[in-house]
Amino acid sequence: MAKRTTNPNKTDGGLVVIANRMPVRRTAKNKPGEWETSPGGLVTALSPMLRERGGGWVGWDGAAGRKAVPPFLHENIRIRPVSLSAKEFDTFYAGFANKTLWPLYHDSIREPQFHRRWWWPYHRVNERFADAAAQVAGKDDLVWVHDYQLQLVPGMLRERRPETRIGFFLHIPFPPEELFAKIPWRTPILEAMLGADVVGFQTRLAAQNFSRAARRFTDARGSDRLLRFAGRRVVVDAFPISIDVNLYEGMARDPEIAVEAERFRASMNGRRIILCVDRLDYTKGIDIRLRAFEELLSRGRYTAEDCVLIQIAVPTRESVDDYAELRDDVERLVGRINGTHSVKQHVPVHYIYGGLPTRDLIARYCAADVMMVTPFRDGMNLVAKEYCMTRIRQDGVLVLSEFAGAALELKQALLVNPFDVDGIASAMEDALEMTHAEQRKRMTTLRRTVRARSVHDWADGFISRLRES
Ligand code: GDG
Repeated sequence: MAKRTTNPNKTDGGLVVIANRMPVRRTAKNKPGEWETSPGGLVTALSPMLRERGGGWVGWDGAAGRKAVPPFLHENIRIRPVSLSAKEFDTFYAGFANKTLWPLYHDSIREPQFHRRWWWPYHRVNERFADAAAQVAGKDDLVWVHDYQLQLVPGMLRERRPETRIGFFLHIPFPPEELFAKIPWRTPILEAMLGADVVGFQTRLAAQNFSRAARRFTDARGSDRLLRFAGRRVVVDAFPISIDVNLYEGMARDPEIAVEAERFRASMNGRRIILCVDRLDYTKGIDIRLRAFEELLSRGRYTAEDCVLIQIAVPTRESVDDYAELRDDVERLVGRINGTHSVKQHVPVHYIYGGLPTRDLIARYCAADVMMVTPFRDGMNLVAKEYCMTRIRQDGVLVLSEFAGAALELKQALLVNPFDVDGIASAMEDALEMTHAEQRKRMTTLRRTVRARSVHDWADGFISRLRES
């Protein structure tokens, strides 16, 4: 069991997570003080460890410009909320994190914007997270910082707590050196990330990109996997994230979910189901994928009587202009396809703007003949792994972008170039025509690959590297 200090605001010998979001959200009733565990991979992966060993979690309370929420205890996790003013939300979060870093790290798929008036709030908010981390973490705690919103925290915390073991994991890609070089603040960002003992990425390529940039723009020296910086060793490696495999497989075996999947299939009147599930983000390739479906219908071999494409588009970052524009583009495209290609009462694209309860999402995975996951660039992509784990009959076809981190593991998917409209249309055709035997062969291997490494192995793997460091 973990050691406990006498100070109730501190933990010791456990884990302290620093992430943009807290692991809890307000309940639907939204009464003050009523919190429930948020759905989501990171929380699922780390909660058991936090509950068992004790620990803390520093995260933004999710509301901008509201009164600060005081620290509280939730299922043995000490939650330390960080608040943001409305201005900080605009500059740190919507600005630097989501209009500078997010597009740049995703191959500059949209033009990143560089503004000093966003950089300083980013710096200031990171400092606030580092202060909170220094207050919460005990001497023997491990601190694990997550993602692009908080890249400066490792270095800032190192200044405050030189002896603490600090890990950092980036959930999104790390760009090639020549793209990263465009950031006017590239050196302070890299130096701050090097404040960690272990810097983790989804893929080897991202880890390599980071080490190269670090050697070029800071005093760090060493190999792609081990750098020396400021008299310390910094381990750099790939830790591909995964899902809770038992949870997804278990839900797919749940008789109520099976009934819902059947009901859903029946509502499609025997048409083959092509499913797409994404946050409505311009990195996810939703627009090109719809064009590919339009191309498939134009080729004439399949009509809206044979197949239907279901796009679940989860609203995200609606305050950022690029996202509002994307929504308009996607909705226009859906209108055009449905206007041109509807047959009798059959509409070819069913577009759902909004998230579904998890059990309904699983029922749709179970019902889908083909799953399309075609991001232009994606750190990993968990939807692809979730689809595989719900295919308990070993059938169904996954069409996957070669630019998603998941493609490095899921080699038996039909891999596509997400920029190639004709290529994606042909992959949809191949998927619809694939024999049952071929589906089974591929899906059996895909499921074996996903099952071999669950999200708990990912968390354990990272934490043991951090302990060894
Ligand atoms: C970032 C990186 C990396 C989606 N729609 C619904 C719903 N979801 C859930 C999925 C999945 C999650 O959201 C999306 O995860 P992804 O991995 O696909 O994508 P990002 O949100 O961009 O995540 C990514 C990830 O971090 C982890 O490191 O893989 O590359 O960009 O779990 O199931 N859940 C529910 N209803 C929906 O309608 N309940």
